[in-house]
Amino acid sequence: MKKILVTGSVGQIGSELTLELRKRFGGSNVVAGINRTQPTGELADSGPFLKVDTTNIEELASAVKKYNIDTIYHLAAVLSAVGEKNPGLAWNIGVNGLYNVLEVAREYKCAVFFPSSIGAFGPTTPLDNTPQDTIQRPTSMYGVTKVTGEMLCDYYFLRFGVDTRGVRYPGIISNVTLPGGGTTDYAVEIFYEAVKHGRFTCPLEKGTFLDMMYMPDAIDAAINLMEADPSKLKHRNAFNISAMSFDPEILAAEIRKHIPDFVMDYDVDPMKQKIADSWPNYMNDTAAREEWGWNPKFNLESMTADMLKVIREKHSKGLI
Ligand code: AKB
Repeated sequence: MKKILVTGSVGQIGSELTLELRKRFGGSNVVAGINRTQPTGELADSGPFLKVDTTNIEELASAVKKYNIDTIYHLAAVLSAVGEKNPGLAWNIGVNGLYNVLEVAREYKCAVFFPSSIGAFGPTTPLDNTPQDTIQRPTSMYGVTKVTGEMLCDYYFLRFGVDTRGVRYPGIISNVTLPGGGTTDYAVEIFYEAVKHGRFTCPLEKGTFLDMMYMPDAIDAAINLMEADPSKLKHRNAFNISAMSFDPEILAAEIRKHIPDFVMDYDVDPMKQKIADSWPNYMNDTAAREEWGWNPKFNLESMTADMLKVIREKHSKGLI
């Protein structure tokens, strides 16, 4: 049986990934690594958790040793907008934290999942149908840490045989834990504001196309890649994956099919806009489809319907 550690387990992806891994592999086999925020509810009750600050290699190594960990899903990260405001923090968590994870994985023979991002691309990348292997000269610190991370993961595989695997996540849309300071967060916030107030002020300009994905597909991607037959993987780090691409106007029009009076206006955040303009409009994810069967279940229509259903339920119960 696998013994898994999830770093950043209370974050947007980590909180849902940890629960899904516990369902598949057993609660006691999946350790939730936390840092400053304590887990609550099911995350706290369904399996072990302990403090794992990834910038502290001793703390990380002792968690891996204590629980006999063989697989690390390394989700602890700082998102793009926060990283741009605090580049030193982004580097420390994004690069030094990953370096520690890889060193511990090398010593204790663990497999590692590393989430890269559309942020690993930059303005000189072909932004339409972005190829799997192409120019990567990101202009945000977040992007710099993601390219570095992809290369470090490749290095640890080639040099030391560490079983590293990763994807380039697009914006992730979810309804359990809010994202914390990304450029694509608008595509989550819009649903909460639409249900609560019937209106939303968008920080990105109309016409800003970005890849997006609904959380259930993001979770499946991580687990399916880690469970994939290694002999089929030519890329490992990091696979382009996408499920949909839209701009704010298209998303608002889809929401209006359910909330006809929904109103959206714009107050563009220049920093977020600059980041978004340097990211792909839509990526080519053929390599992921061919090498490990990537096949998302949700598109814009089904994701929007499900998001609104869940958020309306939460709203009617007074939870948001
Ligand atoms: C962000 O906007 O920073 C993230 C990402 C696309 O990596 N959601």
